[in-house]
Amino acid sequence: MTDLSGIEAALRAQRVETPSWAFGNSGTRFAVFGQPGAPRDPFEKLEDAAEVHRHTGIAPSVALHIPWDEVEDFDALRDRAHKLGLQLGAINPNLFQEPEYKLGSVCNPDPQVRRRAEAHIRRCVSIARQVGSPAISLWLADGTNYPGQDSFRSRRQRLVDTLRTVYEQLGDVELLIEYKFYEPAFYATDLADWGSALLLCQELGERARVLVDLGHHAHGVNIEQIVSLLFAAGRLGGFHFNDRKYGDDDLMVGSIDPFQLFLIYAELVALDAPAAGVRFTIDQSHNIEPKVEAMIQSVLNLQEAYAKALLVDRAALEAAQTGGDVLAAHGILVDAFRTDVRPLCAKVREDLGASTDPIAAFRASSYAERAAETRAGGASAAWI
Ligand code: LRH
Ligand code: MN
Repeated sequence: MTDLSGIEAALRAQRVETPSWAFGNSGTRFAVFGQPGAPRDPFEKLEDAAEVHRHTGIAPSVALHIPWDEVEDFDALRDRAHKLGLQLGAINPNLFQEPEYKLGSVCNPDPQVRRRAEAHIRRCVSIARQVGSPAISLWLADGTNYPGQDSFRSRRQRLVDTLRTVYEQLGDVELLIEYKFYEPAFYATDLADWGSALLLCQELGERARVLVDLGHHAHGVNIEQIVSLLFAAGRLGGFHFNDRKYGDDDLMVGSIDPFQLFLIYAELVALDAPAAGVRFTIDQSHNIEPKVEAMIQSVLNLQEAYAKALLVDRAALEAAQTGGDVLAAHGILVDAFRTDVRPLCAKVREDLGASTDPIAAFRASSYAERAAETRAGGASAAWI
């Protein structure tokens, strides 16, 4: 018997973190199409994040990226977030845009560059403490473009040595290590896959865990199996949710392969991962679509994936699995996936005081039009 009140309670407790950088202008190496009303500073990014939370009820924290979200007064930014009903989430040190990082940051052959990278991470740790953020979320673009360009062993040693000094100064802040199989490096990436990230976390210590970005795997890789493995090792720290058809496309989560997203959530529910302090963050770039509405739709896609996963008849599934009934087991999972959970999710949002139909409510609010008017002057925030 499905315990609907238990499922509703789990859905009311769902938490999704939005990325500040997805509200700013972004693009590809070919073009950045600026959008009217795009935020001009981190304070305006928080306003957009608050609008997403207002309509969905489950997105009360925002991840920051430094220096994209650099401000003179981080106390003021924290206080503004709190006034908007938000918390500041994971702090992402940007170690991939400064000219000196051409040959890498913490893996760079030049010790001076490594020290600069280390200093930036340490500064992000102090920002995290100041704004009450629980985690540093670290993605390294570090890698090489040609065979022979550098030594795998030396780069690995530099990576471990540099991050070990950082790890010792984390205090109670957690370290999330994000891997990616290629780009911008096109021959070897220093943190290319879950195994490489897991080994590093095990070398650093308990407070280092792995972050899984859905767009960072080669085609055909079974991400839900990686999730199960990392959780079993006690090192599943978080997610960067998005979707893709080809490379690291950073499209709206659940927009290309909603079944894969469901399978990841089905694994998370089976593992009871939401209760284990795993961070659920979106990481997308809305190159052509309206950014705030796209973020609202993305949070809804995550809510629906979680609701379908909670509806899986666990007892029947386990019985079919242990009984070797292949098609019954598969069928139980697919039944849940095929369930229309939109009315259930609408009720949960209503119970949370959010919108039953967030997209309609957002469009009716003319938030985007007002932002385009009020934010007419000044340069919009952008990645590149
Ligand atoms: C790298 C990445 C990383 C961020 C960046 C915005 O592809 O996923 O998480 O720092 O996107
Ligand atoms: Mn990411």
